[in-house]
Amino acid sequence: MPRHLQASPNGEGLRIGIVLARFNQSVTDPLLAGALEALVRHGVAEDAIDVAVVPGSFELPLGAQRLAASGRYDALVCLGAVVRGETPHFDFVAAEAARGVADVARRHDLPVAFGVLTTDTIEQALARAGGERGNKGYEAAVTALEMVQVLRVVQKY
Ligand code: INI
Repeated sequence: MPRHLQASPNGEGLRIGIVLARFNQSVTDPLLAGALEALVRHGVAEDAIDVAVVPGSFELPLGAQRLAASGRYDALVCLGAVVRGETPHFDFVAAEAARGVADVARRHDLPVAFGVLTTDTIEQALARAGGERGNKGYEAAVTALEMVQVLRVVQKY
């Protein structure tokens, strides 16, 4: 019988750092609200959550790296909204945010969830930040908790 190493997203006793991009704040504020709701609903104490605010999604990796290096957190959640404009800036910001966040997770061996929306329009982003397409911030926070727990299960074997 194959052994399934899996876990549910229990947040009890965990310390969580959130890195929040301010750019497109009308989207990132509801992403933050969703992430906080998910963390508290899954048992994370409010005073065990810190939120570091950075200017834009491009700055998320460095913000996450500093929080990771502090050793204070069991997992991080990065939140941002990159909306395609008229310039290629979108591609650079979105690609660096994704690559940088993944780099931090592997370098620090720490779950770092990628709650960054990449959409063509602000309407599409809002739909995924508490609108009719759910809340990516909520999902990212649950992902971070599940990763903490599944890595603990893996560690035991
Ligand atoms: N930052 C975002 O988070 N979303 C965007 O859509 C965006 N656009 O489109 O420009 C954006 N740019 C700012 C960027 O993240 C940096 O803050 C800036 O380049 C300074 O380093």
